[in-house]
Amino acid sequence: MPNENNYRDTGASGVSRRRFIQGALATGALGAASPALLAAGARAQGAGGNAEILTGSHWGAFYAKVEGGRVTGLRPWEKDPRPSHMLPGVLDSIYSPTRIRYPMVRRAWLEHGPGADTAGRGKGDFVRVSWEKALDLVAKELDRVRRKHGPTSIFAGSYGWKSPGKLHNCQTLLSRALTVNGGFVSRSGDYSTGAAQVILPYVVGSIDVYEQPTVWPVVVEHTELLVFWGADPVVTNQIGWQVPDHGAFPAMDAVKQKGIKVLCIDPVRNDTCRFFGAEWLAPRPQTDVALMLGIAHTLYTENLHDAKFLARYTTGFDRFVPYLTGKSDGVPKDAKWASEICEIPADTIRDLARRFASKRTMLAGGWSIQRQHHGEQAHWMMVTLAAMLGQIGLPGGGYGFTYHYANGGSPTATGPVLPGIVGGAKPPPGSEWLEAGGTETIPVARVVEMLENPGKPYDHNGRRANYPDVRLAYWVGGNPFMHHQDRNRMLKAWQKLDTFIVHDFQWTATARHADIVLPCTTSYERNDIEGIGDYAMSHILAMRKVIDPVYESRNDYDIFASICERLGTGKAFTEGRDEMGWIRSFYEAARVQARGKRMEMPVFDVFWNSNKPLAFPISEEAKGYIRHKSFRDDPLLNALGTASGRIEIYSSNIARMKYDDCPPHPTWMEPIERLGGPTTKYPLHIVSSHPKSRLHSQLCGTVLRESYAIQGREPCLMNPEDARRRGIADGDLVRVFNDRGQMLAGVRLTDDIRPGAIRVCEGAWYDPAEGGKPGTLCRYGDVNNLTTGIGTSKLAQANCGHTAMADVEKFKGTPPPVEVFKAPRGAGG
Ligand code: PGD
Ligand code: PGD
Repeated sequence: MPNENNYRDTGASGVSRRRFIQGALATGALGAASPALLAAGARAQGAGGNAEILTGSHWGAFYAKVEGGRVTGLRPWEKDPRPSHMLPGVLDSIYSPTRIRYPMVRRAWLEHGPGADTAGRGKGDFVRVSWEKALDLVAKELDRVRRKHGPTSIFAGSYGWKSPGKLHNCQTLLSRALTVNGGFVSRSGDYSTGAAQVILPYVVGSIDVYEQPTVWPVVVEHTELLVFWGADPVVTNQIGWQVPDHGAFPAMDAVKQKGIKVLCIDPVRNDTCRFFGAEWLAPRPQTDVALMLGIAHTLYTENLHDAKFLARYTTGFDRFVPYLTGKSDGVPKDAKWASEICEIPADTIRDLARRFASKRTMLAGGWSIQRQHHGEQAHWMMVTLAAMLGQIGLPGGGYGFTYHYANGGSPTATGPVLPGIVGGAKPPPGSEWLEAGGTETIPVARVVEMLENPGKPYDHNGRRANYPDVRLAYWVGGNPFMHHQDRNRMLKAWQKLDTFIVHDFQWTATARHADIVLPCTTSYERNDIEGIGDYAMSHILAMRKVIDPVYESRNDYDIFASICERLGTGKAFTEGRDEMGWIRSFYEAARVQARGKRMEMPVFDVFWNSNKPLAFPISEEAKGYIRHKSFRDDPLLNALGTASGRIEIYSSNIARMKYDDCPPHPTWMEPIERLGGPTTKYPLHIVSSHPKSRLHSQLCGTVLRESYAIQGREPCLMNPEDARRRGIADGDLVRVFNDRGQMLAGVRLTDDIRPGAIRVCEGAWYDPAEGGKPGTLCRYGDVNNLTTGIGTSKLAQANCGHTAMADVEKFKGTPPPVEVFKAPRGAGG
């Protein structure tokens, strides 16, 4: 096969090693001087000259065309079934005006030292320094803070979506550098599934939210009713944590072609709903648990629930029923009760129960519904609903929590798992502190509370701990001045730091609030290796360097190696390996694993020079994978990882924690504010979905913005009914505000959003009218000026990015110009 790599699973396909070697020789894969391979190699060679080089990104694999040492175009990899429309933004990100060119230090910090004028952060007064000076400053400051205040005074939890690549994984590199130099405060969990990933182990015995659901081919064959519940897979499957395979797209085409009934439960008629021409139900945001309870009540009272399944595979249903029927609290959670909360008519709720029970129903749950106050309850209740339907473990039924993420549901290939750089490098001799466990961990979204309350106790998942007293924060590969909620509270808390160090290649708001900013390379300016398909694991991709580093940027790896060198730990950090040495070692480790599976991968140099990804076969078994089938087949032998080995509708472990905000069975709990809520002050709920033309804030500083910005600002979807009452027209500039903050946005009127809700996507760059001043107007439209920073509950302490009520008014006067897409003063751009 001329376009495939020469690779076979000798076990599954029956192709013998001998035949593999013959095939490989025929195409040159084992090093024979095949003209075809040499030609490909030659085209790939010329970083710095002219070439077309295959590499990869969060948006997919692509060929980068290089002319005169500059990238001039990107062409999707020919095997990508649905290339992302964002590739022009990827190209622009390399050369955009927001590119960080040189090491920069905030003037007050440089002149007066750590802790100087911390309220001046965000004012953009930077001084350019040499790399030598910048690295000396960082090394000296890390050393000072650690010696004076100990390892728990350095926060390097550094959450964020960075770039793919097994070596240049900047967050792991940061952990590694700080581990070999004495420890640091880390974080647990993430912003995506923070609530669900903590509660689900109590419910189904694993985090579930990142695991393979029943695969798409089975869904296409067996599912009769596909319910996207707070999920928009057409938008969010464009990206992957690794390099995406985009396998969900042909699968969704097949669902559509077959005419499978699709239902979207979402305050927005999103792209997925429009793609399928699906039925749309638009509940009030944050009321999904009530809606699910209403459905469950009908199932129970009409005897449509699967009592046999519940008896054999679950525990605690008997303790949940009195709550459902109202026996325990006098409030039956019937369709009428639910309807008053979620505003879906009671008849529709009853009808949903009957339809779910009579069809092979797949509940495809997204994650927005758990990024809310009491978010733990949503996925617990969805599992409970699926358990009552009794279809878990059957083909095309049950629930799946990754159909919208990184192309979950794409059948998994049988290749090896590619290893990568690890955080905990070998400690240098004398580092006994490592054994003493010098490192602390906080729940990721509690970073602001941590800064506000050094030494104070907090609860988390059954444990009580004290917040460390942090003096220095180090961030790489993330943008907390976008991703964290309640920006103004955060701004004040950040002023408590003596020092804030950031590496990025873009002048994000985070970089603008740093004391020391170090310019790093993009993935396209360094060599790396990565898998294609988080779930499909279909290929190994050589991410070859396309061009030389732009301006003075350096690889995070080299930056950390230089810092460690200054601190006397250079060898512990690098283990004596350079970039290609590491990449080769990862590949070789995968090759050994592959041999264990009776597969032979080409030697590294052949793979690296081929300019082609290495493909792995997909077994028939993988194409028929059904989540929880083995548990259903034999619940004793294949018991779940819960305390009882079954699905837990009541959790004794959670009961023992006695948390007032996380009861031991799924429960409707009023969020602090919601549309139609009893104590809510502002009238409009803000949905902060993930953006179609960005990955969070990545690519916000590029040409793609021109395709969606309104009057140069982030768009705000609004129902015409809400707009009319406020005298707002399509295309108007508006101020969106609440007690937490205010921002500008451009209005797009549409019936695709329900009345009472507006939508401003997460990821817009924070652009304060007065840098450093809490409460100031954000000129571009960072929605986290308005969201709440509280935790979901004591259990998960996750973020509540989708909890925010606000109001909107037409902006009067002269709008302040947007400044955040230009480099700060003196930064050369
Ligand atoms: P990104 O924009 O991906 O956002 O927040 P996250 O911080 O992950 O930021 C990544 C940063 O890393 C970018 O600035 C990029 O330039 C930089 N970077 C990329 N590659 C490299 C590299 O190799 N080296 C270095 N040093 N830097 C690099 C996302 C977070 O936002 C997430 S995951 C979620 S799910 C949350 N979602 C919501 C939400 O739904 N609603 C609200 N209101 N808020 C949210 N915030 C969260
Ligand atoms: P969201 O966009 O937050 O996505 O996946 P996640 O499922 O969390 O929300 C999905 C849908 O939920 C939206 O259509 C929204 O209207 C709806 N929704 C919001 N609130 C409610 C509610 O209260 N009830 C109901 N029923 N629906 C609601 C995000 C995932 O996407 C994550 S975590 C990451 S890290 C990635 N981020 C991006 C990205 O930034 N950009 C793109 N293009 N793709 C991504 N994929 C991943």
